This record gives sequence, C-alpha cells and structure tokens, in this order.
Amino acid sequence: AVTVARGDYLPYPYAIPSIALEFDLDPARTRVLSRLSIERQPGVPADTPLALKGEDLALVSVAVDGSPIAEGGYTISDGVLRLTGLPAACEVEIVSDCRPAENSTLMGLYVSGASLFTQCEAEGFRRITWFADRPDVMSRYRVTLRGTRADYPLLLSNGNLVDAGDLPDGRHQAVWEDPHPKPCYLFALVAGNLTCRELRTRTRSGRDVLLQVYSDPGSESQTEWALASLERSLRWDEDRFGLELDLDRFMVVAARDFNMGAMENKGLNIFNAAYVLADPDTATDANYLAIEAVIGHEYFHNWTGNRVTCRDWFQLSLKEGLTVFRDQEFTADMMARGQDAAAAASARAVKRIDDVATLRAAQFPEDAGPMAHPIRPESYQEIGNFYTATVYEKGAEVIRMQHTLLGEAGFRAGMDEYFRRHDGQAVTCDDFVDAMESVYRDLHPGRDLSVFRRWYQQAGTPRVSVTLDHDAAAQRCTVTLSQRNPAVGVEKQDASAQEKPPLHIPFALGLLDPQGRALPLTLDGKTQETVLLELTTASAQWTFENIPAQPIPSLLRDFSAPVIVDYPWTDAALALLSAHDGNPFARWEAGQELATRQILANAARHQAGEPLAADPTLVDAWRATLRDPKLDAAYRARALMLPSEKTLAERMQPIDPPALAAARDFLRAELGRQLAQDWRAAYQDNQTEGAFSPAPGPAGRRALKNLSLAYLMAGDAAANQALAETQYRGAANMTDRMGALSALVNEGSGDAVGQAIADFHTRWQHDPLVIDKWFALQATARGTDVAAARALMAHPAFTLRNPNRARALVFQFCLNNARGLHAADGAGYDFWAEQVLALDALNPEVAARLARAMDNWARYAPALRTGMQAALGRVRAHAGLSRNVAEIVAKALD
Ligand code: B3K
Ligand code: ZN
Repeated sequence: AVTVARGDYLPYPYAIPSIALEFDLDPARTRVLSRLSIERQPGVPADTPLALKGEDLALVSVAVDGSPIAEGGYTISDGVLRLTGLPAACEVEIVSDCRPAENSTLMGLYVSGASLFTQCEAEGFRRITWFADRPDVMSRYRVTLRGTRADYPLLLSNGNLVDAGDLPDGRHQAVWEDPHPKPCYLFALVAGNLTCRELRTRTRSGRDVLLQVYSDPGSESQTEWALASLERSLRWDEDRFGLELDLDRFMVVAARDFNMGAMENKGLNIFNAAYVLADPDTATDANYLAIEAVIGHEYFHNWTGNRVTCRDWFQLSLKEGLTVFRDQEFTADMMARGQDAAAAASARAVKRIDDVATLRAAQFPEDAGPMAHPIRPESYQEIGNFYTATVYEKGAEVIRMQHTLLGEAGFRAGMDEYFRRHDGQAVTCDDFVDAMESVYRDLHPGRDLSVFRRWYQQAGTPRVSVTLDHDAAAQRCTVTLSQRNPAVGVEKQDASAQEKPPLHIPFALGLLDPQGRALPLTLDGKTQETVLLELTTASAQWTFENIPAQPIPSLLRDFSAPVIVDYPWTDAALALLSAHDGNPFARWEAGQELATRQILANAARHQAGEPLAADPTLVDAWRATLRDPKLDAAYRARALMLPSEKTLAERMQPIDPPALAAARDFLRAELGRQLAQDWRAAYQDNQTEGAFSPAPGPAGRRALKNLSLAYLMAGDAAANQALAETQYRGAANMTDRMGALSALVNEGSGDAVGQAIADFHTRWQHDPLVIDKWFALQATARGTDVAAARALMAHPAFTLRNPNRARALVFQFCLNNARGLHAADGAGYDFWAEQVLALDALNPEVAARLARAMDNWARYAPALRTGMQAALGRVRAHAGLSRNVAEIVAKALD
C-alpha cells in the first residue's frame, strides 16, 4: 500500500489556467474531450513531464498544439499519463471514454435513476478525464454537454449557461462557463429529466440571483423547505460573515444514489435526495433540521472551501471543520431567532447538546482507536477514508475554540483577514490560524496561538482533571486544571512519545453555592458567572475570592473544548447541577453524568449476575426536570434522554455492549414505570395541532411527546400499547408516525406490531426515503437478530447498490444494533464481514465506512474481541480488496 505523507508536498510544476471539456453523454460510453492550456511554472526544468491522473478511462487520442502524439510519445503507468518535451506553454488535447452505467463506485460520472451525475471530491475527476487531480491546480472551465433531448432535456454544469441549441438526430447541447477558477474536485455536471423549484432574490449589494432546486419529476411538492433553507443560508452568510453569493445562479440537485450527504460543486451542488426532499407526511423533524443544516453547509462552502480552497488533502479540515462550525452556528441562530434571551440561550444549548452528543458518539471512539488522527492528518493511503468525524466534527471544535478565544467580533475580524489574504488561493490550516493569530495578538498583547496550533498535529482526546481547594477562613477557592495527552492509535508505536505536549484549552467554569446559586467570579478584573480559563501548560491554578462555602463546580460550560473532564462530583452535587446550573448545556451534562454512572454500575451488576437497581437520586432528578415549567420542551427532550450506547461504551473498559444495553434498557424501563404519571402528563401537554411546522417550538413538543411515549412503553408496554396504536393511526405527520411505530416495534407485542409494519410499507412503498426509514427502524429494533436482518435483505425493495438503502439496513444493523451485531454465536461478525466484501466489490468508499464498525475491537470484552478480530482477519485475507477497505482493516489489526 502506498502511503502519502503530509511533508512530501511539492507544488505542481505546471499551471493549467483553463480547461475546455466536451461531453458526448451516453450511459454506456461517454466520450470526453479535454483541452488544457498548459504553462510550465517558472524555474521548472524543461524536461519535467506533465503528469496527469486517470482511472478506469479508455484513452482515445492525445494531441499537443493540434498535432496528434503517437503512442510512444507519451507513457501511461500506475494511472499516470506522462507527456515529456512539451513547450513552456502549449495546448494539450485528450480524448477518452468512460462508462457511467457500469460505474457502481458513484465516483466520477455515474448513472442514478435515468440521470447522469458526477462526484469528484476527493479524487473522482480522474475517472472523467486525465487531469492534475489535486486541489492546488485551479482552472477556468468551459463545459459543453451534448446528449439526446429525449433522455437529457436538462444539461447542467458549473457557472453560467452561455449557449444552448439543437443538434442533429434529436440531440442538443448546452455550454457552461464558470467565471471562477476552481480545482477539479468542484467540477460537476448533471444530465436528465428533472423538475425545478426556483426563486429570485437580491444580494445585499443589489445583484439579482436565481436559486434553484432540482429533483425527480413527481417530487416537486417536496422541495419547498430546501429552497427556503437555501435562501436563509444566503441571508445568514451576508448578515453574520458579510459574505455574498458570487454567482448569478446557484443550483441544488437531488440524487437518489449518493455516497454521502452532499457536495459543494461550484454553483451546482449535488445532494443526496435525503437532504433535499421533505414534506410533513414523509419527513421527520430531524429530517427538516438536517436538510437545513446540509443546505447551509454546502452553501457556506462557497466561501470556505471554494473561494479559498485547500492546498492539499491534508488540509481538508481547513474547509470542513470551518464549514461545520459555520453550519452549526447557522442552525443555532435559526433556532434562537425571535426569542427572548433565556429562550434563545436554551435553543442554542439544544443545538450544542446535539452536536456534542454526536462528537462523543462518533469522534471520541475514533480518537481512541486505530484510525485516530489529528484533524490535519499526517499520512493516508486513501484520502476517501479521511472524511471523518475527526476532520469534520473535532475540526469544527477547533474552530469553535478559536471563536471562543477571540470572541465573536475578534473571530469575524480574523475571518475578514483570512479572506483578505487568501481569496482565490489554495491554502493550509496554518494560513487560517495565522489570520486568526494576527487578531489574537492585537487583543492579547504578548500572547499567541503557538501552543494552540498543536490541536492540528495531535490526535486523541485530552483529559483535564480538576481539583478545588476551598479555604473557608479566607473564603477563597483555588481551582487547579491539569491536562494529560496520552498517545493514541499509531502514536503508541512510538515509544518516545507516550505523553504529548500540553494543548491550549479554553475552559469555561462557573461555581455554584450549596443552594445552587451562581457565585460571581472575578478574573482579569471582570466579574462574571462564567469565566474562561486558558490552560496552556500541563497544569495551572486560578484563585477566586469571596467564596464562603465549598462550591460546586460547573465545568467546561458549553463544552468549551473537546476534552474529557475528570472531577469527583458526588451524585448529590450532580443532582443539584442538573436542577440549578445556570448554564443550560452544563445542566444537561450533569444529568447525563448521573445517568452514566448508574448505567455503568448496572452493567457491572449485569455482568456479575446481580440484580439491577435504579437509584432514587436519578429518578428524582428526572422527575424534577420533567416537571420544571421553566424548561422548554425541546430542552427537556434532550435532558431526559439517556446517553447513547456509543457514548456509554467510551466509559466502559473493556466494552461489553450487551451488558450496556441491558443496563440502559433497565433504567429506561424504571424511569418509565416510576414516572408514568409525569410522562402521561407530558404526553398530553405536548400535543401539536393545526398545520404542521418544523419550527423549534412544535418540533420540541413532538420530541418530548414521543420521548414520553417511548418511556411509557418501556415502563409498561401492555398498559400503553393502545396509546401507541392510536398515535400511529391518527398521526398527522411523519415524526408522530415514526414515533409511534418505533414504540410499537421496540416494545409492543401481538398482531398490531406486524400490522403497523405492513401498513407503513403499503402507504409509503413508492417513496424510497420513507422506505429507508422503514428498513432502518427494523434493523435497529431490539428483537432484530442476524436472521431477521437477512430476512429484511431478502425484501424485494432491498439493494446494496443504493447507498441510502445499504445504510438503512446493513449499516444500521452493524452500527446501531449492538445486541444483534454482538450475538454470542458470532453470526453478527460473519454478517458484517460478508457485507463489507459484497459492498467493496461495488462501492469501496461506502464499504470502507462499514468496515470501520470493528475499529475498536481490541477494547471489547474478551469473549467478543476474538470474534471481531477473526472477522477482520477474514476481510483482510480477501483477495482484491479495494485500497479503501484494505487501509481500514490493516490499521485495525496492526
Ligand atoms: N465536501 C463533501 C465531501 C466529499 C467526500 C468525498 N469522499 C461534502 C461536504 O463536506 O460538504
Ligand atoms: Zn463540507
């Protein structure tokens, strides 16, 4: 396997200022003519070959300045076409063929439904034509698309439509020009028969722009929310960052077959249909929220990613971490808008809770396993494997810490400076921090971000332990923070680096008195309820005056850094925080910590064969939160949810998923039973009526209502099944329908369960996105074992070729059905190995994601570990593995 190292970067020896592409579109064989203007860079020796990458292409001809080059005039080896002896400036013309209908990888040009789509990031453009497929080569594109009018009435590419017309034999053509130079990973084309919803709006400088959302015919009623989200994104980037749309037209196209969420191609975003299509009957509140976030994310890439792009793929977090941070803030602002200060703080906390829960469930395990890497990786075999929770979500946390350190105005000044320096360039993460640091130095003379930069080079989740020393006589409290950065993943192989240097950690702290009231804290002459401590060394101390009694600390408020906090709270202190902490995020955190302790204790009892127990402290805390009239429904829905099994697994050593599931289920049932009256009241009080709205208010009420139903069913299924059945039948929207179906499938019994499953299928069999939900719900249901998963796969609607369908069933089973995957007979591991191999033959990028389900095998209980290891070994031994899967399994086993 070839490893690419960050330090090996060399600039490309040629500039390619312009490229003209001509496509004769045909699903069986598409001919691509590419005309490149080539300029050797100053100082580059004349004999330096022009090296262009290609994959799965049939080369037809090569010409330089109009003269054909015979075979022998160029070489092709290992996917590289090399031309030598070129003049310092020339035009290279290459003709090649590709086969979209046979392309099951969904990278490059491929067929989905009756349409043609492209996906080029990271290295898919080389599957379309021979090219310098790297982000630091930026060119102006002119694209001619030709195809039959009957099959492809619509021909789209980046930029502006400059010409269109008929051709002989029922064919037509469209010519597109993108005025902005771009790397080839942002190239896109779409050809097909699609419907369009559009609106015109004016940017803040007064330019008229056209926003369009394209989708399958028949889905036109499902694009209203996406288009409205796009307009909100445009407004938000103007308001919050002063960034305006730089194109006359911005298109979003929904594809049914898509490897990930969406792609920010310049002016022509291509989306997984799951992040475009929504109406109240088919989409849940979570779907609406995700659509708005992904539309925002891709739109925001237009500046953070496209106008300023990455020099090389090691810098991926430059655009992804920053753009995730921006989409998180966009959603938070949308959720908080129009509310008073307290409600806005609660709304922002809800978003923060959701994001931190994702980070803990997906990124913390990655950072503790064999694929651990810094947000700016040092090496890779296959870049497609590094679109990770670390690069994205931890990357966003690293940007957020800079925002915290600089403040909103300082961060904005840093962004302005970043664009002033680098607009139109392909740059590095260091360039970004340089811009931020220029502002930080002005704000804090004598300080810099040199220690902070280690966040870009160190993997692993730091641990911060906290001690409090209270001097009653002096009414003084001293807080000590100490950090540890132990080696993780491959770092462990380097014996000299078992402990890494300290990081710059912004640590937000509050102190509560024994009655739960906030204590004013004075730091740097300012008195506040929350202080920001900047820990830049292994250990440091801060002293606060006027603290009469031993305080209760509220730590890492708003999750001010992606770290694990160690502090020996008592359960009583956690209960107090969960009832009184003025920081809504930390208040949620306290309840989660209390629940985590109980679940872990019960998991240990389960393993020892002892009876499980629910401590009244937790039940009382849950009751208090449920009854607190000052808390809105969306917030309560989060606060009353138990930590996920994935989050809990990070706290258990060795990991025993079945024991965790048993302990978590037990607590859920106890809370359901003991608080039944309150759940019933919450269920009744949080009905939504009238026209459906996905706004945070009604969505929050539905979340709390459906959570109440889940608890009621967990506590006493027999007594509450009628409620679930009634809700299922009378549901006026998909959130309520799914909430009821989930309760029935997971807790219900009798014929009603099967009837509801069948009814749901009958109602929605023509809507693939709803059928995905139907598969996913069953794949993760408590009773679904490997045999049941295989039975679901035999359903005529199942196919591995469609990534959404594969994710709905196979991925959901392997990643979110711990009992099924870790079945004692090992059948789950066999299933996983078989599906990884089957997928790998079709779509390596998607297969590699599934392969990661076994990443942390070495941390599992011995009885599970050996089976997981053996399954990994069987996959590794398979001949003809893709580079993608080979890298994952090799790293897991090394
Ligand atoms: N930039 C794309 C991700 C492409 C992944 C290719 N393997 C989507 C996004 O982050 O916006
Ligand atoms: Zn992105």
